[in-house]
Amino acid sequence: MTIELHTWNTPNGRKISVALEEMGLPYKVIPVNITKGEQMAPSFVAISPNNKIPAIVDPDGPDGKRFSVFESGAILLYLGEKTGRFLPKPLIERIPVYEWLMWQMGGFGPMPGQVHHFLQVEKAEDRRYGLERYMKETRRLYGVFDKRLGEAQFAAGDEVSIADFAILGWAWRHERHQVDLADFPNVKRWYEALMARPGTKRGLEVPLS
Ligand SMILES: N[C@@H](CCC(=O)N[C@@H](CS)C(=O)NCC(=O)O)C(=O)O
Repeated sequence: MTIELHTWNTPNGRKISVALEEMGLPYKVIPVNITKGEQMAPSFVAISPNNKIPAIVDPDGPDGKRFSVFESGAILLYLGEKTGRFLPKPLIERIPVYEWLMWQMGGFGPMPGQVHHFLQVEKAEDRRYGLERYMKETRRLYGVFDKRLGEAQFAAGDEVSIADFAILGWAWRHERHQVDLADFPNVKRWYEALMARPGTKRGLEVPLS
């Protein structure tokens, strides 16, 4: 049955379209125009109480019942559980997926997101401190991931996982937060490997707005 993807064309939104495409799940996009405040509509808040995209509604959820999920990390875990794909069962392989997914959710998203914000601030004196702080932290995070990818092919090991889809959503916007991937050769190699995957490509290209 077709999953509803309530979303918009943003890094957090793209994580889920990539995962759905990679998993081969049928879905339809329901755009939520966050530039027009549609994320505040009561019908959307009913499935996403923090009034942020993305959210999904699965008509065939647990026990065959309609089920909604908000927060991109929770959605990725749900889809991984549902399909048994990109989320290994053995704990020894699963924990690294949790680790790198949480790393993304807690840092490699909020930090470049602040860079995107401060880049838009008009007055140089208001922009300077925030931009310097969040750019530095964003580059530090790229360095952490680069080191990780020096020892593993993908975020959680030698197989692609939902953690890669989460991280890719933000790495996909590296130009916007002014990071040159040439400075992080392992991240560049990983990025190019993912971008060459047909499912990932479709997930990044499907219209979300
Ligand atoms: N932690 C949330 C963050 C979601 C998020 O920040 N969504 C943004 C777009 S990328 C949004 O909906 N912004 C609208 C708003 O803040 O009103 C997740 O990963 O799902």
